[in-house]
Amino acid sequence: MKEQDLNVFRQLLKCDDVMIVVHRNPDGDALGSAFALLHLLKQRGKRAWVVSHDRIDRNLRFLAEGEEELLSSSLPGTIVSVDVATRELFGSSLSYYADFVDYNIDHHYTNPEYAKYNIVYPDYSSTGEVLFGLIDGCGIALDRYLAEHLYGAISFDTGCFRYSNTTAQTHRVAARLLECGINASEINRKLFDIVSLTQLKMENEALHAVKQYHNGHITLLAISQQMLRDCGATEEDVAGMVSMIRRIEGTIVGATLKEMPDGNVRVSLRACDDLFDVSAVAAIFGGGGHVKAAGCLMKCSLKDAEKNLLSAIEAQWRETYAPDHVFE
Ligand SMILES: [Mn+2]
Repeated sequence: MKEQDLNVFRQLLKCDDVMIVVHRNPDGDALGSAFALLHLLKQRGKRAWVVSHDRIDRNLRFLAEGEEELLSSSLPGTIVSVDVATRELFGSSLSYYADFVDYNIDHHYTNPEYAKYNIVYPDYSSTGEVLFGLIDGCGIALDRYLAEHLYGAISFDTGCFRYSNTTAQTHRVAARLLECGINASEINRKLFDIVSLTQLKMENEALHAVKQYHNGHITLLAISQQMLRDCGATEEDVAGMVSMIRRIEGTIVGATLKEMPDGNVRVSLRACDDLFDVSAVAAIFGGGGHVKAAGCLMKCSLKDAEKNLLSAIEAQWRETYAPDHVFE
């Protein structure tokens, strides 16, 4: 951690009326990090609150003090974004604030550093790991609440320490958090294991819709509103489906396309190879993310989205691999 960033963080902890913003469809990293920061500010007697454009997924609510919705209640004196790669990810209901961000704490390498103060560490697994670095670097003692939320954040973004963003440092940080006496297995069970029966039924339904291209190296799954209705499922029930896609043998690039109630299509992209950059594909459609995990919103029909996404992946494919490339 750069000394300059530690000073910026110390300065942040002195602010009052702090609104902490997470990205659209907040994930475990965003929520764990946001609530850890909230806790630090409250400990210091500051007024602070977390806001989210979208509802909080059931399995992540334990990182958000059980809340289902995080709405803005009053005017902020200071605005902090946490795990928010771009301004657009504030979501329409919070977009007004996106031009006035004071502190931006993140780990996405595509982050254009849109705030007055930017603490962005692209080599870190998660915003949770960045926040740990700041807390530890400032000599702030960890308590159980902080440890649970930071652990949840880091575990979520590393897929329970399985993804390639997991480094030796990530494990060292996790070890420090475990030493605080947290129940890591319970946190991981909530994050990764527990699913509703509807969710399992939806997965079963979705498997029939999986399409493979390019000798099975490109795997796409388009989920329509009709499919959700047929299973009695909601958006929430298909949240983890992209990780299911990447498990299919042969998949190098996996994507899920979810038709939203408003007709737009939300796309999640994953790469299972060190060379293919899915964030470049997401960027074509105004999205962003990481080399191996990215997303975008496509404003067209599900059918067109599938066609256009496949073309974009194929173009990126030709740019990435030589014709005789051999996959491990
Ligand atoms: Mn993250």
